[in-house]
Amino acid sequence: MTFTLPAPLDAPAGERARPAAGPAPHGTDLADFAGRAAARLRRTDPALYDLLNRESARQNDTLMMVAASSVADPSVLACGGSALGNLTAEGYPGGRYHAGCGVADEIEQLAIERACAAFGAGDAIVQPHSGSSANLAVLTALLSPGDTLLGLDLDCGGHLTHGSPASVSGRYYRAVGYRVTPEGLLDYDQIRELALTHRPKLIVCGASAYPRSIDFARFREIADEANAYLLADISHIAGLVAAGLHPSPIDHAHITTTSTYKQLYGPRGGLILLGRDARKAGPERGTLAATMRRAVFPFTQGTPDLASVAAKARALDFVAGPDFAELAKRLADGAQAIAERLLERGMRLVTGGTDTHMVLIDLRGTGLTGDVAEEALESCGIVVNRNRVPGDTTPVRTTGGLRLGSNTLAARGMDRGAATACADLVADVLDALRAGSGVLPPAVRAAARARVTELCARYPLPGYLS
Ligand code: DSN
Repeated sequence: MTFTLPAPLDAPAGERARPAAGPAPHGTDLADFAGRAAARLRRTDPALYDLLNRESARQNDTLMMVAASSVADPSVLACGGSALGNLTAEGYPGGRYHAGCGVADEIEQLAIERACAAFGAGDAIVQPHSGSSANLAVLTALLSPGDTLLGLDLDCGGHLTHGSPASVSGRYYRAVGYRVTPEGLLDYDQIRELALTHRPKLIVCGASAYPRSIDFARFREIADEANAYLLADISHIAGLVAAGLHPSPIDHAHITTTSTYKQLYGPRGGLILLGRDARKAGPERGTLAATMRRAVFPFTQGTPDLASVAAKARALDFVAGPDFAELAKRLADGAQAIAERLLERGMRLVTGGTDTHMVLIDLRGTGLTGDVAEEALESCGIVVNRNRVPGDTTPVRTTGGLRLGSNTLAARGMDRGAATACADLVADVLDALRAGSGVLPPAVRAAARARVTELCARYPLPGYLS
């Protein structure tokens, strides 16, 4: 079968009419449905209902400081519970391979327009199931098995999909890794040298554990010199980029990808964004944007999750709106405050601080490992993740570091003062753990747990409590 994908709709983002909200016919109003659906779940499956309630309570009463997470507005989650999830709709708006997709087309088009508006992008693909799926689509579209790609080494903060041998990206392609300096910083001269030596077809920039700004313009210069495509994976910093608090890669990278559940406060899912190169010729037929659309469907995915697409549309409307800048500023300030206080408390941080939402604690030489610290913090209601730090020889499940993030603290409305209080809690627990040679005294745990509960009550997750 030959797949002919639809041309993108003509009108530029923002110029198309928004569908008007109106009463739902036949008693199908979403809010009523959500209430009935939850009541039905409670009646028919109390065990599962109980587990879901427990998870909700856990999230409300813990300080989520995993840098790769955030909290979606309930209106985002409501999209996932809608009947849209029933729809099978292969293809793209205006060119589906199933009937019954008229409303879905409008929803997907809205998500595309909002993604373009949020990032100043020329085109967007909103169907990837995750950031990893988005990266996989890009890799498979631009590389043949055995081709070379250059990405940040996993041990230096790269992502699995940037060339790790544990993933398709490092197994099916010849992955060359660039590393960071002893201070933990990207070394653009080294990246250029590697690019000119290995002549990768694709250079990947972006990271999972790198707390400093990334110079996307410099990456593009290197990619152009090496005649390579440039992929910017901004999964961790997408909110800062959208808010203008981190330089944007949109017109520097050929392709930008992101997950939507981290700093975009959206659903599980991914996006592919294109800037000035969107309408340039792709590696085979059609434009680069058309190549990317084909790379998602039909090459690496089948039917999209339209409920997730709707949830992305909801989240992206918020990201493009006036209140998001304030949230993004708060998360950047919160991370700064955390870094400053941890340094004052004698902790060693990778790169000595942060430009983003992320703070990486180097535990090596403290007698603690990441796994022990993670577990002790969780027992106090502080949720972080163990992470390797540059030069770490500690096993991957043990690790010599901890990664912290401020996304959810910011969503709770925490200012610098509250973020500093969270940093003090982390430091109190780690200091006591160290003094106890890896055993946390129960009194310290109880005091920290009480303080966490107090902070969570004072800064509740917005919209989650009745
Ligand atoms: N990319 C992974 C991380 O940074 O932890 C999860 O999304």
